[in-house]
Amino acid sequence: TGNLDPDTSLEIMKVLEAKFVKQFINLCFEVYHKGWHERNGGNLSYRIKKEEVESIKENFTYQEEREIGTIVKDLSNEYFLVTGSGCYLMNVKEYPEENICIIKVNEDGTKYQICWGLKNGGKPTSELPSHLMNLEAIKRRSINEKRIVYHMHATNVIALTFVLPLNSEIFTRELWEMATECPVVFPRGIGVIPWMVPGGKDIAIATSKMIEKYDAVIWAHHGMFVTGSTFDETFGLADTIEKSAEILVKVISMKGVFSKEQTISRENFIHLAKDFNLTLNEDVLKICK
Ligand code: 2HA
Ligand code: ZN
Repeated sequence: TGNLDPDTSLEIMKVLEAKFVKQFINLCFEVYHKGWHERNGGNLSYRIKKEEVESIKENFTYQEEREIGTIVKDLSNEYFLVTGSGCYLMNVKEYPEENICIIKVNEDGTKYQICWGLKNGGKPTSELPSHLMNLEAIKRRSINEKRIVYHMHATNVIALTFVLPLNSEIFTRELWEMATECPVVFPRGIGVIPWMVPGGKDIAIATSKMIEKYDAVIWAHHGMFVTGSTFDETFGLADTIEKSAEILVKVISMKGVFSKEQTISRENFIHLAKDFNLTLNEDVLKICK
């Protein structure tokens, strides 16, 4: 593929030729077709290995430093491939350089620089604090060298968060019961956190604490975060959990359970509107719980 760097005899290649980049792009394409990524929903990140950085860094041009919005000291000076904020996963395969980017975290873990991608401008995923804090938590735990964090809006998982108690043990038990392979695929279980405003440090802290203990973390009324050491394994985990959630939804439907245990409250909507600078329909807000 690429040329040899005369100083290091390392193979130099274009970013899009690197295997991890191809696999990252493929995952975006596959999961879009699962129906988990309406509009710009969901995001993906990968903590790039040192030798992988070496093989492509000739292509990097460093932009200005920007705030991450949290501190990830243990990821100091590391590089990440991430999806772009507002980007549709559907478009990543056709236009990767416009929809994904490589970033470098600074020395003290508070800022990042874009060094490749997002060539029409833009920023890394709005969930960057959660991605980086999860990757940091996994790195600290150093189990299986997990380097991938994936967030999706898995339909049936979300549906269950309106009906089941938001309790990690109960969720795990219910999903384990739905398919024999489930306890094998996610033995550590699934953590569940109640509804929170997305995109910030608080939800990142809550999620990264859970990801140390569980294989996946569900965000009530929003979606799920999973981690993995390969792109296949990461996708497979999300797919397995969502499939068991689909079975559970069918089982509950047949049993006639209709009432919601919890939902996003009016107070939550008002909080969201404030943080995201939205004007929400007052008539709708009025009839919220
Ligand atoms: O739009 O999924 O959680 C990206 C998201 C935010
Ligand atoms: Zn989301």
